[in-house]
Amino acid sequence: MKIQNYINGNFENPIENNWLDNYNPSNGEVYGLIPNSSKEDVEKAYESAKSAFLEWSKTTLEERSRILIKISELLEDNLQSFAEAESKDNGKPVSLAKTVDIPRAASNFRFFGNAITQFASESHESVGQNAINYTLRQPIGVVGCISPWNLPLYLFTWKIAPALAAGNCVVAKPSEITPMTAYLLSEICNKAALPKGVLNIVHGLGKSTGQAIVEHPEIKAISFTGGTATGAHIAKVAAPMFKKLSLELGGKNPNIIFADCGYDEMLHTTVRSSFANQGQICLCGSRIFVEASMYEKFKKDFVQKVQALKVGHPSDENTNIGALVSKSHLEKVMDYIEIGKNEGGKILCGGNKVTVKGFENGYYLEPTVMEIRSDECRVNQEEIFGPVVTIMPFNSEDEALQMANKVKYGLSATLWTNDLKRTMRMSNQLQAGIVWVNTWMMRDLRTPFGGVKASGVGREGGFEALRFFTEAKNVCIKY
Ligand code: TXE
Repeated sequence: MKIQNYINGNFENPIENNWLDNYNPSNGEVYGLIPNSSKEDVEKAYESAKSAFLEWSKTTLEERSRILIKISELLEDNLQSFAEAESKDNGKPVSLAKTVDIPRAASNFRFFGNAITQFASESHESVGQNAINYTLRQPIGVVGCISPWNLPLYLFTWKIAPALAAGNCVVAKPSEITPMTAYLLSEICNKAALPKGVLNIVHGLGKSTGQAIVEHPEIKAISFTGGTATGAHIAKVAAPMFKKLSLELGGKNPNIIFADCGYDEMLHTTVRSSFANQGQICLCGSRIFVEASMYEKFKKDFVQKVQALKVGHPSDENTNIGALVSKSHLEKVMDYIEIGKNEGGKILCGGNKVTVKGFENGYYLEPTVMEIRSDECRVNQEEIFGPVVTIMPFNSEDEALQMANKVKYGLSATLWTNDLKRTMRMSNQLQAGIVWVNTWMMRDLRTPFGGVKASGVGREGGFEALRFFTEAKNVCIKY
């Protein structure tokens, strides 16, 4: 299976004819090739986007909306094949791709297809000065979207849909580790009659293809989701060109559990917030802090539930935990388990690779719970991004807050309590872009999404995304 670039509505081989292997994490085998695109491929994609811009930026909002909603419907019609492709590329259970990833990708197009028709400009009357101001929201031009491997189509479309809705043309690069659904999406874009050149997808490595997008002087905005180190690098490259940047980076999110919470729901959701998608979600609550009075009970019940999770082949309907995305990522996560042990961590369950019968070379790992008494050790400070959580007791609200905030990241935080005043106090003080109380990863697409500190810059979601993908121009008329 050969994936091709999508440029000006056509499927093309990379100009230099260089290719990369594409692995299936569930069995460790190469099952396809993807373009290892060069700067010239990115240039070609840019030229195609530039040519399409004049017309696309002038299409009516209703027309843009109609096409985006058509893409959404076609994604829904192809749910099963997209879910299977996502799972084969990423290792996640097909059931998860079918209920989360692909429906959400469809929602992204539907949501922004609708949102653009409601995205109103502002006006301000300068009373006493005989003047009126109005603010135009103009598309930027050609924008770059770069996405990661953990939620491939979900995050790819989270960027592309608002960028297109706002009237931009796009040069996009999915992760080289999980390119398949972006490729399938390009076929759907043609079926939905998205005009040629409006969306261009170039596949390839971050350090070459991705870098060429960021370095391109005429690509004026970059929306990026990925690792914090990559985000910092992109910011450095983009700064001299004054590019607009939206960076959604890593997380090391606290899950703070008070004894007055709704216990059963907390327990059920905490298993999910720890291990959904093999723990490879930037929002996973990887540091679990539990009020000391119920720590031992929680520990026993949580470990019991985690041990009941089934690690297995992604297409098995009973599988809770599929394969990790790559061999090198599996090794990285295993290294962290060793680091944690050396730092005094005690493995309460998991910690080992799993061999799945018939798929012995797949990248499987047991869900791992580590008890550790220091919030400052590396496993409590660095993003592991796998099925590994730490648990620790706390004695007071202040102590919990201090530990929660004492990391370089600040993406999300989860709080379990039925005390309203505590909820308000802590939500105000948690250093995070998103706080969930008595739930996790409940997303209303109208709400802002993004992090503080090393978790990134800017917000996406709802009108925030449409603001990012437009330039505001104020016009002041004296009358
Ligand atoms: O991400 P990268 P990696 C975290 C997680 C993970 C770590 C590294 O901790 O272990 O990051 O993962 C492209 N110019 N997250 O190495 O490299 C790359 O091709 C332009 C958190 O896979 O950041 C891919 O498309 N682009 C995260 C995308 O950036 C570049 C999700 C992300 O890859 C580039 C994923 C460059 N110089 C990993 N270098 C989250 N926030 O959800 C790479 N890329």
